[in-house]
Amino acid sequence: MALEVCTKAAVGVPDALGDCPFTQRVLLTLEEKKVPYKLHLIDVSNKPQWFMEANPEGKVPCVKFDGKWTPDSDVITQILEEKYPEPSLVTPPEYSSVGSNIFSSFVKFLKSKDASDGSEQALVDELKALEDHLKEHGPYVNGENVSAVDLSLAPKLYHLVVALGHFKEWSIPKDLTYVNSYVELLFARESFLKTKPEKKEYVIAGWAPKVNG
Ligand SMILES: N[C@@H](CCC(=O)N[C@@H](CS)C(=O)NCC(=O)O)C(=O)O
Repeated sequence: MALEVCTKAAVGVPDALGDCPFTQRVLLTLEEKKVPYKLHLIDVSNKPQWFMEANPEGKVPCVKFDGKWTPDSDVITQILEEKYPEPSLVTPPEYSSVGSNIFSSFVKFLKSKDASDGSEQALVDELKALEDHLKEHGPYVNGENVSAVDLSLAPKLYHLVVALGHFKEWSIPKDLTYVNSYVELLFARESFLKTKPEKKEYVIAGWAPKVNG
């Protein structure tokens, strides 16, 4: 039976898959494990009553396991690994925090209005740390096979590329060749192509109030 998954609908387009990176992480995990699923697109600016009753915190992603709605991508992906162990997506603990500061550094830089506040350099430093890791252990964080940490990073890197490209005309430095190849590899995976926001504009529309606000 297909697992039911609540996902974010695109901003202003309630019948299109939207731009939540945490939801895409869950969908990537389902695709990689070939678990059938059924989407409920949630307009987060006008959440349906049934969704709020099932999931009072009101956040997506949210997945129904054995009749109970469960939120939070960390919890959901852990349950998916336990319920559907093949193929294993377990990242060895020593690599599980690789790249974990990239998303917050990206958001800080994206929202920054002060070019001298160090937020760009802080992001570059995080990307350089990823570069060093991939150079030694790549092409994925754990070597030849994709694992959970890559599926968490992929949607966040997609937001980084799209939003910084649009709002700051910024791209990942060319000399970070391993990071650039990693991004290409992730974005070309079949699972990624099937689960990414239908249009780049949805990512831009999702960030616009936070950038302009
Ligand atoms: N820590 C959560 C974060 C989930 C999250 O922030 N989801 C956002 C969409 S990307 C959301 O539901 N926003 C709607 C709201 O907060 O009302 C996870 O990993 O699942």
